[in-house]
Amino acid sequence: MGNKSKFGLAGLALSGILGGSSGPGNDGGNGGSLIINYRGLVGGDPSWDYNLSGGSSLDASAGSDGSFTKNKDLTCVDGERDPDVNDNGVILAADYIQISTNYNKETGESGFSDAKDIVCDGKLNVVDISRIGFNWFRGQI
Ligand SMILES: [Ca+2]
Ligand SMILES: [Ca+2]
Repeated sequence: MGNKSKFGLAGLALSGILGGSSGPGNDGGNGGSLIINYRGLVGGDPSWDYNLSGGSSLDASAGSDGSFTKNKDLTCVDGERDPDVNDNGVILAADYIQISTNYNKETGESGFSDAKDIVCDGKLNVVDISRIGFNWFRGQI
């Protein structure tokens, strides 16, 4: 297993609100864009507090709300992927079930996906499930 780092986002608080307008006839500013590109476990969305709302205006239009995007990188590193199969920030039974209900599926078959193939060999089997076991409760706060 290679060197794995974790960027802890539990309790993350970000604000992307652009300023409101207090002058007459001026629109509020637009909210920002938050894009998180990640490879491993980043913590569950419910623990995050972010506000990308558009700014208000005294007597004109409020700004547009911003956007939030999560992009999980499923590239194999040292032959493995992160075991958070369902991408909810914790390693629990739901991750195990994703593999067990598709046990012995191989690349190209219905039910197979790269996210489930933790040990990247094109098969869903006990080796992938063992990785969930080794990481059980990881990400739990
Ligand atoms: Ca999970
Ligand atoms: Ca596998």
